[in-house]
Amino acid sequence: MKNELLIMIPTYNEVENAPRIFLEIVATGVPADVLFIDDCSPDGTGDAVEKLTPNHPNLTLIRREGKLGIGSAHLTGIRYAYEKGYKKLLTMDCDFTHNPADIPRLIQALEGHEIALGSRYLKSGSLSEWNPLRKCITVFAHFLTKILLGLEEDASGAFRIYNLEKISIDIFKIITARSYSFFFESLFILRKNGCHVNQIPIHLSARTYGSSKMSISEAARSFRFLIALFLGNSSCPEQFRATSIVVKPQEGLSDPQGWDPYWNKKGSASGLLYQVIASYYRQIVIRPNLEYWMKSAFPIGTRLLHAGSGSGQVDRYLHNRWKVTGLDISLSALRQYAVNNPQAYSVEHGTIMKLHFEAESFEGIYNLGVMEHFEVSEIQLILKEFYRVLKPGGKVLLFWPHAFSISVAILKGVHKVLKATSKTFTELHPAEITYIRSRKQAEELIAESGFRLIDYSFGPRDCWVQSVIILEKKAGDE
Ligand SMILES: Nc1nc2c(ncn2[C@@H]2O[C@H](COP(=O)(O)OP(=O)(O)O)[C@@H](O)[C@H]2O)c(=O)[nH]1
Ligand SMILES: [Mg+2]
Repeated sequence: MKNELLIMIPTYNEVENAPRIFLEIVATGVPADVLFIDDCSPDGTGDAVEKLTPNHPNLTLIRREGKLGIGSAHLTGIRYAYEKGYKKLLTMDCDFTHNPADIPRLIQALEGHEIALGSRYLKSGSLSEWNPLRKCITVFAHFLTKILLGLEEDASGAFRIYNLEKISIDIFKIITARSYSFFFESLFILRKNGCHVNQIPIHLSARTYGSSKMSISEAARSFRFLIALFLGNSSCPEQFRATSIVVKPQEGLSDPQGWDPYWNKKGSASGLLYQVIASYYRQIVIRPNLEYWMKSAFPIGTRLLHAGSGSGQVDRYLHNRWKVTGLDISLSALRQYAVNNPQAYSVEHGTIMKLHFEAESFEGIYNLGVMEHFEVSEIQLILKEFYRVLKPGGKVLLFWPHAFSISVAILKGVHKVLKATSKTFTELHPAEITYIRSRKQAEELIAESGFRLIDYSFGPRDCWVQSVIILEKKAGDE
């Protein structure tokens, strides 16, 4: 039998609780299918659930190969619910902290909303059975999610119901947390994408059997995740908006410079600070400057290639003027690009050393802070590829860090200090190999490519950070 509602319960060492909670759910009389997601619990929870399945066609068990985290279990449940076409998904813990008797009330609360959840903060005494440390952590977490993420609701609880018909699966794809941070990250992202949340007061009993899997180190990890989310939101709030753009991975691309790990990087405090500063610099200095040069180089409405687009924070406002294709070697960067640029013409996985576009596909090509990461011989290959895919008369606009740039000097200093003070230091970004030193050097670099240098500038407009170079492919063949 298949119901419209799926109830999903993640389990890890819940052998005493799992069969009981299932039978209590059945006893509520709510028409629902029930899914347990067990992470190979050593206590045999999976087997205990499996024993019930012959007599209960509405019961399903997914066994995963190991403890992959509570957030990851919820995401698996969410994906499963969409795949099987359920209209609603209810999630709860297995340890009877969430009372099956509250299920009908929660379902009712979903009416007219995208999500409804059980809150411990609507009535006093909801946590009366909990130990003081656990109470403190929970209340503090609520305080932080409220002030840092603006979430008024109980953001760290699992007793929730989602109206899947009203929520696009693309929204869930933005979630990155695999552990307890899943709860506040998911609620934050759902809210960002316009979902309405209803709450019902619930009383949380202490655990009946077994022990909690939440540890102090888990709490510390969630705290770090929360700070990263807050900083990410203050520097680039658009990254949490859903997009329907699909990025198709290209097989066999190698990434020797390590761009994917760079874009995937989370957690290290210095890395995070660098990304926040870089993000503000991009918004305040680069974006207006880029628009100025783009207007001078590319006719409105033409097709452009952003060759080495990264997360495309500066591209957001370009799409109503040009048809921009974002291209990068890193899939992680491209996923962010797609989220930051839902109006992009297309988003493509590929290398700039061998472009997968036909000859004369674009009127313009641009990039920022890309060319300096390559050796001179590689740069010449890249320029050849640019030349090939550009239409005659097309232009290339490059923002290329200058050897005497202020930011290069500052970053070198920061690298030195970090290297000297931190044992676990990792480079903030892949190595910069080839800076621009002068117009003459730029002329020499492009000499073989067939391009003509039509503009070169290094000055106050960009706070002496990058040199701006414009190349042109001659109209009409020579
Ligand atoms: N599948 C799966 N379930 C988990 C994992 N960690 C915790 N759970 C389950 O998630 C629910 C909540 O976990 P619990 O330890 O009670 O966390 P607490 O309520 O925050 O103390 C329970 O049903 C656990 O069995 C995990 O890594 N994988
Ligand atoms: Mg619990």
